[in-house]
Amino acid sequence: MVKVSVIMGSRSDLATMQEAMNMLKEFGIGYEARVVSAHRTPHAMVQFADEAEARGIQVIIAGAGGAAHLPGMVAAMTTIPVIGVPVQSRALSGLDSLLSIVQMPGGIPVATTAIGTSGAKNAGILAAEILALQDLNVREKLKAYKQKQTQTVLDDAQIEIC
Ligand code: RP5
Repeated sequence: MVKVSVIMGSRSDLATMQEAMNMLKEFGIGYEARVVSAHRTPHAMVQFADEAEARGIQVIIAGAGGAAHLPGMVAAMTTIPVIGVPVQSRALSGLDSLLSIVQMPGGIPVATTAIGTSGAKNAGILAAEILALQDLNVREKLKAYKQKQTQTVLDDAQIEIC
C-alpha cells in the first residue's frame, strides 16, 4: 500500500531523491515517485495535491531545485505533512532551493531538510518516523537502524594511540 508520495520538480532531481526512496525501501514503506513540476505542469500539481488524501497518502516528500516552489505550493493545498528537500542547484549550489523551501509564511509548514542527498536521505527517515507513530513494525525497524548506525561509529571510533 502506497503511504508516501515522493515528488520532484524534474527528472534531473531523481539522483538526489533516490536517497529518500532508498530509506523508505529499507523501512518497508510503500511509496510512489513521480515528476510534478510547480512551474511546468502546474495543473498536474494541483490535481496531485487535491487527490493525495483520498488516495491514502500520509506523507509527501517534495524535492525541487532553484526557485523551488513545489513543496510550498503542495503544502498550501493539503493537510498531509510535506517534507521539502532542497535539491543542489548548479548556479547557487542549492542555497536558492533551501531558501525557497524553508522560508514559508506562517500557516503553511514545510519540514525542510538539508540541501542535497543528505537531505533526501533524512526526508525518507523523517517520513518513516511520522508513520512509526501509528506503525509498530516501522518503529522497530527505525530503532534497529539507529542502533546499528551508532554501533558502526562506536566500533570505528579509535583513530590513533601514540
Ligand atoms: C526545478 O528546476 C527542478 O526541481 C530542478 O531541480 C530544476 C531544474 O530542472 P531541469 O531544468 O533540470 O529540468 O523545477
